[in-house]
Amino acid sequence: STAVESALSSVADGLGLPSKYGHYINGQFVEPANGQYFDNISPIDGQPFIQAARGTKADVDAAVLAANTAYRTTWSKVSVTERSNMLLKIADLLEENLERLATIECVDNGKALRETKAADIPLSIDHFRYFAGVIRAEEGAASEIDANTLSLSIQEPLGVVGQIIPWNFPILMAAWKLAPALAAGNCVVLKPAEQTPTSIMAVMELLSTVLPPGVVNVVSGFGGEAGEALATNKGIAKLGFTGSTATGKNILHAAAESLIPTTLELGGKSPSLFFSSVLDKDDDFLDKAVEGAVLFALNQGEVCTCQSRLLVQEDIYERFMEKVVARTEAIKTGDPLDEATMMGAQVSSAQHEKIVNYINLGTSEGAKVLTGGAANDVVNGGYYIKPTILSGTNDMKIFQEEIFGPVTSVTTFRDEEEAVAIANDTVYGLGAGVWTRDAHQAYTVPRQIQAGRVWVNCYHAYPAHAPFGGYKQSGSGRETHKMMLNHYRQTKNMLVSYDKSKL
Ligand code: TXE
Repeated sequence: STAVESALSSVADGLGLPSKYGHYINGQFVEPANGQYFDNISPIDGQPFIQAARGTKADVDAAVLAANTAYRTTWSKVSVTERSNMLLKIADLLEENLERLATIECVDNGKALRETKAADIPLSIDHFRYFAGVIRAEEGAASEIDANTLSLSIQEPLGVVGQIIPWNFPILMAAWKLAPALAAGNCVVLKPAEQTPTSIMAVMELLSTVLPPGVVNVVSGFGGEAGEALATNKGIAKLGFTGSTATGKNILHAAAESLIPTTLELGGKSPSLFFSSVLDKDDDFLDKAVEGAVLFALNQGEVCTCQSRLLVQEDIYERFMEKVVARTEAIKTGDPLDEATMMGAQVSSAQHEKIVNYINLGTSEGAKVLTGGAANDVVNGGYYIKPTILSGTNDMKIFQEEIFGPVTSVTTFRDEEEAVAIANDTVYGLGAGVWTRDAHQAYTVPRQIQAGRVWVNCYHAYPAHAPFGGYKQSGSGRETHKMMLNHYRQTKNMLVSYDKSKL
């Protein structure tokens, strides 16, 4: 069929994208220093649809310089109220352009348009609004040390911060990083992932009408080139990173060299625990739990918190998994531009291959395929995989390593104690889910799980005003929530003496 191809070419025309984007530096799109561009492939059909600038150290240096100048000359003089109003204006612009941005995101990443319209862009908008509101309500602190001495604590921005983001939620991850950094008063140099360099540039076209030049700069390119140049640049005061645990470790080493703070949001192997009581009644709660289990395939499984391990109490295993498998098989996969599609294409051929290899590894380790499997469905050259459930034991590699695809591994547990032990038997600690009708269990089990976010009787919700981040090797620091502001500023303490007597 040529349905995907023809849909894509007409959509690309309608989007009015240029044939290539330069870097966005000092308020404009500029040619890369060495003149090199690379193809941005759409995972929908495996074809290039636009070119992106291939950034090097020279581009990053120019961006950091622009950010530094903007910080000194303009941004540090902008009042909190003005900053807040600009963030609100950005949110409005994203909202006015929701349909176009959602479509570009779909073509760039391969994810379903119905999700970019319902989740990626609306959540990004809300993020800017949330931080616009938070900074208006912020106050410093004053305390009297003694009758003649006053201590004033004021939060100051860090200056220029570097941010490196992944490809799974390109616009949303940019919003998660940019909104708090700008709200706290910093200037930014951001590097998007090489798999998805385009949608952020469409966002920058909008931001350029609101922000002074140099406040946000975007250098596109590869991790080992533009990414490393940013991570090791001496002009930045902080690094914010979202991506793999392996690259996170490199980032931390680079940051250690210049002793700058970092926040890291890394990989996961998140468990969801389903206790017997879930099946006590055939009601809405049971339906919700089955839906919850199937969310392992949300965003093609390319979510750091995807519940890639399902732990099911043994007495309900057969009956519960029968429902989960049936619901999984009802997921409509295929052309992500079709709004009936729930699951689109994996981001790249490399990611596609990695996932297929893991499914094969699972079966060679003795796991049983409950649905899906390695017989993937490549449509018109695009990178599609069937949602797959493998059953096995927690010592298998498919239970221990991040697959980052629509693949989950299921196993059983006897009781609470064993459930918690299996849940915590991982180097990761990002997300977890607990499903139960027992209120005591709903409180005590999450408290025993080593993860930064435990969803109880729900999954995959990301409100701006709840803190999100990892325990163990899933990262450090938090994203979202106002506590994020403190990751992007430092405390100035003024100790003022009113004592007239001599020392
Ligand atoms: O990640 P990387 P990749 C996991 C997931 C996936 C695997 C590999 O399991 O299959 O990682 O994906 C930039 N210095 N996650 O290779 O390398 C890179 O250009 C500076 C989980 O895409 O971490 C991109 O912008 N930067 C995850 C960003 O880092 C470097 C989301 C992420 O790429 C760099 C993505 C370097 N040396 C992948 N090397 C999550 N937690 O959500 C790379 N980069």
